[in-house]
Amino acid sequence: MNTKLVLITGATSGIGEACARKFAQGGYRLILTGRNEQRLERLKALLEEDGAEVRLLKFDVRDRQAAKTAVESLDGDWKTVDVLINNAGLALGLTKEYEGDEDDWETMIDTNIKGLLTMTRLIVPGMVERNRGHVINIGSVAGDVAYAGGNVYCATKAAVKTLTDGLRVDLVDTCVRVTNIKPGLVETNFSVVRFHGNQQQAKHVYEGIHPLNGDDIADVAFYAASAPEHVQIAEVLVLATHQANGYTISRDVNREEHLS
Ligand code: NDP
Ligand code: 8X3
Repeated sequence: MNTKLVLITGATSGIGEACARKFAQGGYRLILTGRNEQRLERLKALLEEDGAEVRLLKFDVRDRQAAKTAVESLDGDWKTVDVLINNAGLALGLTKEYEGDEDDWETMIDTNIKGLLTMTRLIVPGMVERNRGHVINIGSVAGDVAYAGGNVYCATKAAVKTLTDGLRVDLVDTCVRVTNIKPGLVETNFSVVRFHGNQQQAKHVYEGIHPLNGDDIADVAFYAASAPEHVQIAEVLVLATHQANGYTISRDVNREEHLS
């Protein structure tokens, strides 16, 4: 039995939750982090029913001190994280840059960039000490090229790409591996959050295209983590079949029935 340990941020929904299920099935012990205690507890109970060992840490990745306190509360072999999945993140709004909401900008930057850095700073030194480990950052196709209204969100995911590349450079003389997974359209709670709870607007995002789901991305993360030690999956762009990049999407409502 594989007793490796994975720490997943933003495990309460979407891609993070799917990663939790996938890594649990793969025999990992799990540290699941998030803000919503109820959702964390529910997921823990489900995974434990199937025999997984789970610890929960409740904190907001924007709160550096809370993150530090939470990570420092881990004891014994719960300290030795083998795989860190920096997944917690969000987009807020889809408006022109010069009309954007400054609070939304701050939330995206603090979560997607600074939150990821906080977790990297807390977990990676232990990996270096043990000379083993794997950091999997959830970037985005949005980080490759900006799309209309994406501006700040796209910039945060471009930062994730650069930070992932920089970390890989800084770790090149260690056995710690670093991966950037860049999904395209994944149907999760992402668009509901982006449109501040407007379900109708969120639904439009996935109309006429068979989008990815959280499990599709979890499969890629698990594949990267399972590759032989000498293989470093540096970057993976994962798109729906009818999406070519962040802004080229072929929508056809009749096509749906052929794809499901
Ligand atoms: P969801 O909204 O379904 O999940 C986002 C997760 O991040 C939730 O668990 C959420 O928790 C958590 N989170 C957000 N802000 C914070 C915070 N400040 N502190 C702790 N946790 C936080 O969306 P996805 O699963 O789709 O998104 C996961 C990642 O994937 C994000 O980084 C996103 O940018 C990226 N991504 C998503 C794509 C998509 O199309 N869906 C495509 C490409 C990348 P809470 O419920 O408490 O807010
Ligand atoms: C999420 C994918 O294309 O909606 O990063 O920005 S997209």
